[in-house]
Amino acid sequence: MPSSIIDCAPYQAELLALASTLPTVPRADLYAFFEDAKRLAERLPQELRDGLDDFNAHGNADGYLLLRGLPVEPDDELPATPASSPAPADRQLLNMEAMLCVVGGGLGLLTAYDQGYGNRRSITVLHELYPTPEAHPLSGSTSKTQLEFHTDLSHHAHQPNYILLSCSRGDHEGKAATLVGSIRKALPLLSDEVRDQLFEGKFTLRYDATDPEATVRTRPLYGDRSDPYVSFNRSCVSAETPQDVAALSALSTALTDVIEPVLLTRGDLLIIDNFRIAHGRAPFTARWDGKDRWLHRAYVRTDRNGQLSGGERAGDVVPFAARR
Ligand SMILES: O=C(O)CCC(=O)C(=O)O
Ligand SMILES: [Fe+2]
Repeated sequence: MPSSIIDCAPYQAELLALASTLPTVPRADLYAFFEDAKRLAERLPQELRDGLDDFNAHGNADGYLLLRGLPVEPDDELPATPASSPAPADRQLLNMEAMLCVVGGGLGLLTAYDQGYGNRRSITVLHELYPTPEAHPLSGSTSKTQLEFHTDLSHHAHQPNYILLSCSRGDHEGKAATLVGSIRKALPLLSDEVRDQLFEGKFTLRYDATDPEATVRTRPLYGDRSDPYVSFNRSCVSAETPQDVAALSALSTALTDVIEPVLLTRGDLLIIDNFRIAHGRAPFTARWDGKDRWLHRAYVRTDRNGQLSGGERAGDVVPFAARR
């Protein structure tokens, strides 16, 4: 098995026993819930603990870590896939929410964000991802159309380090792959000139489709020249000079060349390094039958690249601050 996948099936009973000690109604007191989840992270099976610590310290070439075989409920014990959000405040804890928060607590601080444009979902740590018929074309609620490569919250000064997606239900036909493009794999495909341009050129990210003034300067590559971070958004980043336009296009092509589909199925938890991969999602067909694809999502901050300044707590809502 590649180092980016950990088979958790052997630990199901142990993980269920851990989850059973968490508050059964997480939204009754989210701060308390996240504190408990963080404590439990210390008691994860050693292989998982080591895998998370290693990924946190060094990342990997794929830019993600996938935990498979987590103890999801039998499908007929799960509620129907939601058709609206937020989740009811009194909803009982689901196993894949428990896994999301324990693993998230093991990586850093579970965090809610004000995105700075009318948040399409309520501002909460625990997001629900499910298809909706009238989805905004750039949102994760789409199904018929591909969700194009992007970095989550790249316009935010405190962009989260990790995106965690845990899966209670996969899509019916097994088509809704999460698409990942790793900069560690794409970088060798870029010439030195293109790399310099991506570090130093002028690129603009428009983060609110309804407001032409809502823009930030964005750097497609930044950080360590030999192992850079990537920030990419195929639908919303533009450049003006021919050199910048060509460099952006070369990055887009390179990320596509290394694309890897990760098909999430029930019991999977995908940890995306939001600094090292751009991600999207393949189109799929929703049936609106209460059994459509259902993911739980949370963002995690760490001390990388100015996300923290001290005194933060898991469960905090980070106010909007535009990236500079
Ligand atoms: O559904 C997925 O696999 C990814 C969704 C996503 O990238 C998003 O909502 O930002
Ligand atoms: Fe995303």
